[in-house]
Amino acid sequence: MRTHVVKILLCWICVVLTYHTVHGGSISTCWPVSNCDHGTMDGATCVCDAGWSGLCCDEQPIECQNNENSICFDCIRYQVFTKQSETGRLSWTAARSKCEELGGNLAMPHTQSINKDVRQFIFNNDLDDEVRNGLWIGLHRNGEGNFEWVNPSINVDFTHWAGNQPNNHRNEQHCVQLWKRRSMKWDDAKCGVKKSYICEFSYCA
Ligand SMILES: [Ca+2]
Repeated sequence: MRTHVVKILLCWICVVLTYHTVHGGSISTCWPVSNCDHGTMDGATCVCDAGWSGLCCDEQPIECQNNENSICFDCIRYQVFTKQSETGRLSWTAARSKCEELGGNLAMPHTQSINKDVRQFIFNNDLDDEVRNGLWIGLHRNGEGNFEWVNPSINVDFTHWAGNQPNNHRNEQHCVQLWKRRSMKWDDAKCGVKKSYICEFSYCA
């Protein structure tokens, strides 16, 4: 009987030590692995689905707070910077840098659904009143003259151009704005002009 107890004890220590080693010194692991309900097992690790975190991916999704300048959906928060804020009007390049500095990107409303929701948010919150001429988004002409998102791996297969746009007026309009005078439809504009802009930030773990 005593031998049995010793064997069981040794086995348990072995299991704990194995997990201790696998997880780099932490024995706070997802155990049993059947607890990995919001992820998929990769070896001994529970890899979380979008929006879940923790060793067993059982921690609640990180909430995103909607407010008068931000709207959240699909794990992305879109924040509108208008002339009301200190850094609210920048050239396209400076706006891109500002979004990156804040941990995000210039917004990429690359689907009909995202574009519709972002525009609707702007109108619902009267943010268009705080915009002088337009809002920069993360679309521009690349070196070959083709439109490209700031994340070039996202295809430009949806567009929402205003009538007669893009017209590349005087061959100097290489950046894209949501144009206030055309109910926030898209327009190519001169990159150096200071405008309001929209950043996007991922908020899921
Ligand atoms: Ca234009």
